[in-house]
Amino acid sequence: MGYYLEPRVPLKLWRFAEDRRSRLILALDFPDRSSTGGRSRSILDGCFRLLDSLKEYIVGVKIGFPLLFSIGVDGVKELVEDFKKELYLLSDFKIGDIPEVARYAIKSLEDTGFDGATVHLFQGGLRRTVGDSINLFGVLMMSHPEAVLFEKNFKELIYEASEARVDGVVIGATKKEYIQDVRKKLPQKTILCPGIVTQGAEPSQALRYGGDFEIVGRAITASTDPVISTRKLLEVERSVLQT
Ligand code: BMP
Repeated sequence: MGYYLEPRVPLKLWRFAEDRRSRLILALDFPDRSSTGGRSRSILDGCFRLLDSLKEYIVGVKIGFPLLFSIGVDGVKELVEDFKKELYLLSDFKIGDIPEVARYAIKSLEDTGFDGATVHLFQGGLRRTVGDSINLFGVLMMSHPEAVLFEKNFKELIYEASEARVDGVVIGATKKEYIQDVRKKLPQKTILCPGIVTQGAEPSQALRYGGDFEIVGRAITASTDPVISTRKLLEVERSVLQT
């Protein structure tokens, strides 16, 4: 198995970004369950409908534990299979384990068809875990206020991100000064920023400070009109990208 040796640009993500003039990744944690009675098949059908209605505006979709436990592994595989050609598929399980187990998890996500995976940087040993083709994104600074250990260890985490061959990093959009700092220190890495609207960061704020992509969940999934909400976010992003 030819594990890759150097960080790479997540090309598929950037290609969609250019084609669609969008930097939006949907966090599909809590799709609308109100009309589904909580049945996993109905929730999955709702995900298909939502992604079909949004796929021309977003570049990717992020899937983590909330959706996995709503629709199961087979449901996730169906979504990945169906949208692989049209969306960047980012798994978000923030892997943190001994290298043998982390490597197994990353390989399994790659085999499922995911294009990217989030990993913790604290664990060490990431050089032994990278897969053949999947992009890795190291969690460098989390968006919630209690993420103080990330702040205390920020310099070390930046160093680990540069050494560990991750292709990108995750930095909360709510922590704009950290985005600015990392943009300078890790100019080659793709920066993903969650925390828009519901957690307090303004739309496009992360892009203005040097972030590359904005991850948005509930501001879209809990909206009464997800398409309109997505288009509004995109409009603001485009106005920033043009300047
Ligand atoms: P929302 O827009 O609904 O707040 O969702 C944000 C998404 O980004 C969630 O899926 C969450 O797990 C993820 N996320 C985050 O909010 N902050 C981080 O620091 C890292 C994350 O992955």
